[in-house]
Amino acid sequence: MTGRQIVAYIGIGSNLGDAADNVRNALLALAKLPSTSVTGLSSLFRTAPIDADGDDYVNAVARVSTSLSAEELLQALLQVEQDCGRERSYLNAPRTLDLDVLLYGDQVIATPTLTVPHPRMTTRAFVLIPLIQIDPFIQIPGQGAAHLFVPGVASQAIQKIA
Ligand code: PH2
Ligand code: MG
Ligand code: MG
Repeated sequence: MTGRQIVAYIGIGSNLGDAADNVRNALLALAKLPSTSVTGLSSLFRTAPIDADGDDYVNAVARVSTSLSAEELLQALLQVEQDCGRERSYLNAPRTLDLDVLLYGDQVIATPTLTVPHPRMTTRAFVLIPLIQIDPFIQIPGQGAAHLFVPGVASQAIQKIA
């Protein structure tokens, strides 16, 4: 692999179709992205929908090392979502696959297409718990250690899938 490598974290979620299968297939797709390798993977978790309807979600987080730019990474993730049959009917509609850029190195990004760190990651157990499982002391740029936000999401249902 060439170019400057950035460590990025990708949130993975599905609550339509065979959700666990969709998440596993997404991992295979991440591993095939150009100039990118998967360097860490959380367990899969069953989680209650937050600000959303439909079935329970299966969520996970992957750590990647990539020389894609943040925008290139985002576009690649959107393509993987498309390949998994993602439809966007209404806000937070049930989806076969959602791939979100949670962190991109220590960068703070605010463009019309991409906000990093992910704006809601500190209020969602389905992001924080898998993220901390990969890297217990991970820092969120501008906000401190991710684990400090865990007490605030203690009421959200999340269960590791065996
Ligand atoms: N994603 C959302 C909204 N709500 N809830 C759970 N449990 N898991 C998700 O991945 C999720 C959600 C918007 O992307
Ligand atoms: Mg999302
Ligand atoms: Mg998304």
